[in-house]
Amino acid sequence: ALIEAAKRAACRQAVAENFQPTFKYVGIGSGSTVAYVVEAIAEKGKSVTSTMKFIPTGSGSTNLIRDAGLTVLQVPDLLAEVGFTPGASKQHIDIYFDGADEVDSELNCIKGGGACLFQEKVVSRLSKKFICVADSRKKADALLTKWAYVPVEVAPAAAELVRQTLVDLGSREPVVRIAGPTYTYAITDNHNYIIDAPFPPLLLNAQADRIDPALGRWTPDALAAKIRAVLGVLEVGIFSGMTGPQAAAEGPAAEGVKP
Ligand code: DER
Repeated sequence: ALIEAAKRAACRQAVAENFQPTFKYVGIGSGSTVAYVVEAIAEKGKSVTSTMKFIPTGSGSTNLIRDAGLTVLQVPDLLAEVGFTPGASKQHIDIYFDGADEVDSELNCIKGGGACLFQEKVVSRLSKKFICVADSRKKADALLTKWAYVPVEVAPAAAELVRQTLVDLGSREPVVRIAGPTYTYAITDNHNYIIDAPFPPLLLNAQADRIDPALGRWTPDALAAKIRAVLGVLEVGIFSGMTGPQAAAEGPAAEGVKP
């Protein structure tokens, strides 16, 4: 109950400090923490929210938005609505709220515990700012010190090939995620599998000079790039700090709310 109260308080603070009534598009992530963000936004009432559209990151997020009486707008419909100008910024979403499984001191995140990492990455890419709300259990000096594995979304036909290649990259015992209660492979909103790949604790991006693949020592950016290049991988549950040069490529400047 203490953790739930902390999650709720952090979400209410995140909304109080970052949510503006002038927003047009608001990204909403997946999981139990971000539910308190939606609760806090819905409390502002229809006079504020009726002119806004909320961009989900999967079926759970869509239901969360809809159940709160807020307007859902899927990414394809957002892109149709705003129009396309070659070379123009695609960061149409004013702000994106989401949780994480683990956050390091550079605000790099492990995400994907809820199997929504692909659409979460898409919405993050389309957002001006990403507010990650995470309670103290998620706070770590470096990634994979509290959370054990990197979630990876893969094409079912290539799952075993990817699993073996992740072992070659230094992952101990990567497994294809099973979904209860049917005990079959979990299927994502994009009809793919998730492989949970344990790796030794990661470095920080600032420690790129200490990368040592032989010892399985990677920075978040380097490991994400390595895994993303594996044939059969759709996306990787490592969200880099998104500050500095890759901000343009990776999306918004991440601003974590104090865990
Ligand atoms: O899958 C994700 O990345 C989610 O944000 C998620 O794992 C966080 O879930 P929680 O808010 O229920 O801890």
